[in-house]
Amino acid sequence: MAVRRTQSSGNGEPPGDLLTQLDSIRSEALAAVEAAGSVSACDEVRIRYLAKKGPIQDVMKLMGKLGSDERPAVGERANAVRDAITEALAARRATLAKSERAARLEAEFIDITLPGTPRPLGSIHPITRTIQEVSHIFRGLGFSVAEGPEVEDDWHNFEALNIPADHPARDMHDTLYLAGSPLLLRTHTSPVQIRAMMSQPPPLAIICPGKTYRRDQIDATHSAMFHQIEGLLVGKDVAFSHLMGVIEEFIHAFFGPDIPVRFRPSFFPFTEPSAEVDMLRRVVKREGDRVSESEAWTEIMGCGMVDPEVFKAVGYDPEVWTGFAFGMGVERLAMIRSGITDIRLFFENDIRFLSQLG
Ligand code: 2U9
Repeated sequence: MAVRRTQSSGNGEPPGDLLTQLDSIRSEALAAVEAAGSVSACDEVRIRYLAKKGPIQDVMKLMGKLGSDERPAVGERANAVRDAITEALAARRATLAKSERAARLEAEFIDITLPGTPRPLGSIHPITRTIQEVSHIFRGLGFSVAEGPEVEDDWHNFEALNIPADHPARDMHDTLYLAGSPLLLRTHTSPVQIRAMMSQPPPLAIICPGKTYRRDQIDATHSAMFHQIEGLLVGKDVAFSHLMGVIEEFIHAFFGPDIPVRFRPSFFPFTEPSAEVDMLRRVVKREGDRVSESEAWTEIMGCGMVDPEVFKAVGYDPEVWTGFAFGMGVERLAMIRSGITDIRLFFENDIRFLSQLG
């Protein structure tokens, strides 16, 4: 609004004119406040009407030309107008700030309603889990867990285990040798026990879980890489009956408490006598609607008393120390317990398979 700068007469501008001007500044400013549609528009109105160079100040400047009796009325009116505008602005600004905040919250709304986007947890691989379970059982029987290298030399993998040079296991057709090197991929975890005995005196009780490698044709029951858990206990007066007790204890803990177990004579170069261990399993067959139940002896592991030749190789006196050893395939354990019929499922990493057994 332009302030009419009416030239004051010598004896002073009639205050009535200035009062009228202040009143129209008020009504114009209050209309502008009412019309302001945003917080920033309110700020513009404030600058326009209340700043130092605004219309109220312009009127005030003219006051000097008034008589001293006329000034207070104009000053009071100017203050009242300023207060009215300030008050109206504050109220309008608060209302607009509130609705602007509400609009921003609405625009920035994020739906955090549960369950949200599923982030599926992984699970422990069934082979790892089987190793953990078996290790737990043997720890409870006083065994500790030992590990060793997967790349081995002929001595630790064969020679020390009394496996003769002409044994078929040593053949290029059965063992994976490293190209241009005398080293090989261990065919069993037995070299870990050899290393354990070389590095500590008897007595000892260890189990050795880990990967093993064979040059096998891969099918439903054979994999070129599979896992074994072998065990070894050495002490004074250790007898075959101790071996039988430990193995029965393990089978009952892993497969179930009432399962019948039998020992069948067998042969391994590193144990004498040797045995194969079977357990009696319920077999449920479904043929269409017909369900038949039968029992079958299933081979679960091999075992025996450590051959004195093995003790000699590692420097244990076979006249003083006796011991037993056993070995089992981890995939086979897991397959028997969970009814899996193809070993390749463990290594295809199909999430539908893994998540069922995790
Ligand atoms: C030392 C002395 C003896 C470990 C043994 C077996 C019998 C056995 C097989 C089971 C299925 C291998 O995974 S499998 O193919 N193992 O039958 N293993 S006794 O005997 C040892 C080990 C280390 C020093």
